[in-house]
Amino acid sequence: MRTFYSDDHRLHHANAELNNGQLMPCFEKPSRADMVLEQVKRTGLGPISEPLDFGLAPIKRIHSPEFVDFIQHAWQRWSALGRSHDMLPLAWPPRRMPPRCPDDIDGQLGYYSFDAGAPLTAGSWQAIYSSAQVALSAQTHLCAGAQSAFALCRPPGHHAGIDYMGGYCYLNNAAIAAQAMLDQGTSKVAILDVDFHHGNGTQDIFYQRTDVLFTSIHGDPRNEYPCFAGYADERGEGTGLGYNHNYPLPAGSDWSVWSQALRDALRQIAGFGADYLIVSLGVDTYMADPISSFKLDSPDYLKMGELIAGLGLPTLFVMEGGYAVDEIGINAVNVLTAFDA
Ligand code: Q9C
Ligand code: ZN
Repeated sequence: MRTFYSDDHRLHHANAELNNGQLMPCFEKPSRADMVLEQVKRTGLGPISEPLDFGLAPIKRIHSPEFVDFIQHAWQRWSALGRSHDMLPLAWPPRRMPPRCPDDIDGQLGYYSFDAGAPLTAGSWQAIYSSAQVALSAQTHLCAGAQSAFALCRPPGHHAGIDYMGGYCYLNNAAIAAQAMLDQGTSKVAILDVDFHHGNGTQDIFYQRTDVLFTSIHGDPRNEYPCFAGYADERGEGTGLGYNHNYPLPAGSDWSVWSQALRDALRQIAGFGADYLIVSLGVDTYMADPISSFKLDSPDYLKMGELIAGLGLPTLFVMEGGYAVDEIGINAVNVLTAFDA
């Protein structure tokens, strides 16, 4: 399997995030991608390619132009005010406050985000942009006839919606790749999100659509981030009803529980008749993950890859979360090697 990767991800390294009320060093850090890349090399998974540049057009097929423009120029506006610390929002419109876009940078930061979990820094845009190009490059490779491709994206994307960032995510790499497939003549794409956290951004983007089936296995939003999406009764809207499947699972879920949800999701995908599969590959389901509560072990990721391969679909793997840095490479690449086997 070919891997697509850009060193640009290193330009995105923020200082701190809030976890359990405590300001802590960011869990989403450059060493994550470095570890995955090292394991790709160590195992000889396949060749590694730099991304091509597809420009902003495929990004704006998913995200609003105002939002893309905001992230692209945010740091410039921030630093022009003499500010040098990471950009983080502080206010959001709750129920009954109309979401009007304010003029100043602080108000706009809140307007274009849903939490304080997506800091912007001087180099963030270049990393965010390249991460999307990595996804598009892997998508292009897949659509040219490969059976699999790995987009080693960083930052991740599945929490980002049409016009908001959050949860370490800015542009929704998997959604951008899915739309590119459709724009190039594919009629049906299935997305399987195996990250520990619900892929709220991807769900939101495709919620009313029938050309993209979204399935997600994740910690129950009653107890886990992103807290406000991921319930089993969220099944799509309008003509999109029935094209969204959530599998919220309790804390402590291990392979025996998790794999039952996977088997059901795979049945839904098989019944949908997709031309391509996109896997939002988060490995924060790992037992030693510092911010998650599932109990998958490293060999379970081999079984995951094997079960996914059983669909027989050309598959694009897009890197999402995973914060046990020492094992992130082993776990992610286990899925990929087993898929190819
Ligand atoms: N105490 C991704 O995996 N913080 N994003 C959760 C739990 C946000 C995760 C805090 C987690 C975002 C791509
Ligand atoms: Zn996650």
